[in-house]
Amino acid sequence: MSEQRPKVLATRKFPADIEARLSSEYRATLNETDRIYPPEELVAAAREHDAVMCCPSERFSREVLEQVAGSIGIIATYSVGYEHIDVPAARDVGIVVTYTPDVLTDATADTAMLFILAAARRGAECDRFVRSGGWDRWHTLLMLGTHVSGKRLGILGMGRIGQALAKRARGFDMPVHYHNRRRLPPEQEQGATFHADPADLLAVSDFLSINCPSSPETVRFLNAERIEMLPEGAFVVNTARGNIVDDEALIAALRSGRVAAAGLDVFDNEPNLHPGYLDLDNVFMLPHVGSATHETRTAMGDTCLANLAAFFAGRPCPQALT
Ligand code: 8YV
Repeated sequence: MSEQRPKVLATRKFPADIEARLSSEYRATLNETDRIYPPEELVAAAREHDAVMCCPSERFSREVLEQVAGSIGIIATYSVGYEHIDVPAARDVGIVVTYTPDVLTDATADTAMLFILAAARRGAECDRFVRSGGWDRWHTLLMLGTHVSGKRLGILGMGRIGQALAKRARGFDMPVHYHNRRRLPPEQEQGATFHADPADLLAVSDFLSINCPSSPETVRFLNAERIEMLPEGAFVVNTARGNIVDDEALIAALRSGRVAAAGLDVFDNEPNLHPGYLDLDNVFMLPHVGSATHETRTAMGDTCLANLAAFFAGRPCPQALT
């Protein structure tokens, strides 16, 4: 009887309770060491299974999808971002793709707010200063930062996370502006000002928060030319994807003070980020942990499991992209 259970390949290590459920509900192949599958091994392993639960570390291009199509019926990605999967190609070859929206919204918006505050109040620099032993006396001009209240927050990408950040920012009395592919209805806009042209958003962004997905339209969006459109001494926050920022341009602007400070959770080619960031005091950096809370990681696993269960029961998957 147990041999009837579908075979699921878990490409990365997941929370213990999620792995326990995978093993009890399926014939699961877990990844004890969390080794990243080289592309050709990923294809070979996927072909031995009925389903894959993966992360953005695994790329499912059209070529890969065509090779695994006869075997796997579903890819459940443990992420809200899905730029690592060619979704139209998956649709063409009949593979269902599911993702984990909603459950990461609060944790990621909290991280964006943390960055706004940390960048404004020189969080990383102050921490290093205290640890260095260089703090010999308190004085009235010590590590002065910038008030966030009353400063305009520009949100690039007003999806779930952008809207959750706007809610937080309103609590800090920051007027919210945004650019999105389409204008939101008033009940979602909640008084935020829409800019159809991203250049108009940049011009009013004392703080710019990047919350859009990575796509051919957004890759290297924040380049030298667009940085020049920001107010002098603006702050930049990125919790979306590293490749939306042109690193050389942002590093130059942080060096010159054209951009006062930045908060970055994601990096192009992470974890091998541009070394130019490392010696800058005005960057507060995190190792892509925007959604890394116990609660969210478990909820992401629950979402993947619910989608796998629906798929194998012949029901529509609740978070299907295809
Ligand atoms: C996740 C993310 O931590 O969900 C996403 O798209 O970028 C992150 O918040 C990570 O990708 C989990 O697989």
